[in-house]
Amino acid sequence: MVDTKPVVFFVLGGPGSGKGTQCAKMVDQYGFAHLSAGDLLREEVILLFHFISLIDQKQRDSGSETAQLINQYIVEGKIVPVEITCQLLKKGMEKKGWAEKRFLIDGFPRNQDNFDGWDRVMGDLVEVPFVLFFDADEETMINRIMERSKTSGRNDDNIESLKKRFDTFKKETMPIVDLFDSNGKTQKINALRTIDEVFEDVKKAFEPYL
Ligand code: UP5
Ligand code: MG
Repeated sequence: MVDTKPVVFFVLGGPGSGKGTQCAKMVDQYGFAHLSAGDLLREEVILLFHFISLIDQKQRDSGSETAQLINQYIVEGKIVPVEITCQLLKKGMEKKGWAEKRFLIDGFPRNQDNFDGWDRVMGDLVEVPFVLFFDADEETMINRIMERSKTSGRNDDNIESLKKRFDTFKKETMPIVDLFDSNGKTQKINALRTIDEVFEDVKKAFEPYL
């Protein structure tokens, strides 16, 4: 039987390591489908706040509670409960169509809870050949994010939230990168060079799938 499972590549790296930038290039040049878990969570907050005025009191309370909860997690650099994130990712994948066989899931799984939650819901439905990991030092990433903060409008692009994001990344996300690595499933990319130089290595990592 032909295996029709979609292929999912997780894309991990610290804040500002270039996950979104490189995924966008893969979409433009090779037609991969890109889902950023962070973007989906930010959109969900906007959507929930927007629709709150249109729905009844009970739904309104629960919607506003969820939006506030996601917002709080993001500002504190903490990881949103997997039930919320995984559901958004699954919906996002379905919206793009399962026929779209190559997904880049950016910024997820960020901890063991994410990993286990994904495995429960999606484990049997998709193949995950490897994790792409963008390796950069903290100083470079801080400079990039602080520059971006001038225009991003993101409520976590400030030095207080950024410190917390780094802390969470080191404590909770690096063990996941190491876990994939111990199974020979982490492709590490030096993310300190120019965007185009980094992209050359990204293309090499995906060569069998282009
Ligand atoms: N830039 C990029 N590459 C460059 C290069 N090679 N040289 C020079 N400049 C470069 O890039 C950041 C900036 O750097 C841009 O201005 C870019 O031009 C420049 P970008 O590609 O945006 O980096 P990225 O790694 O995507 O950084 P991002 O800030 O998005 O990473 P985070 O992991 O911090 O953010 P994310 O959106 O994934 O998550 C935000 C929060 O959501 C988390 O902290 C968490 O609270 C929550 N979250 C969850 O709870 N669960 C999830 O599963 C996902 C998110
Ligand atoms: Mg990003």
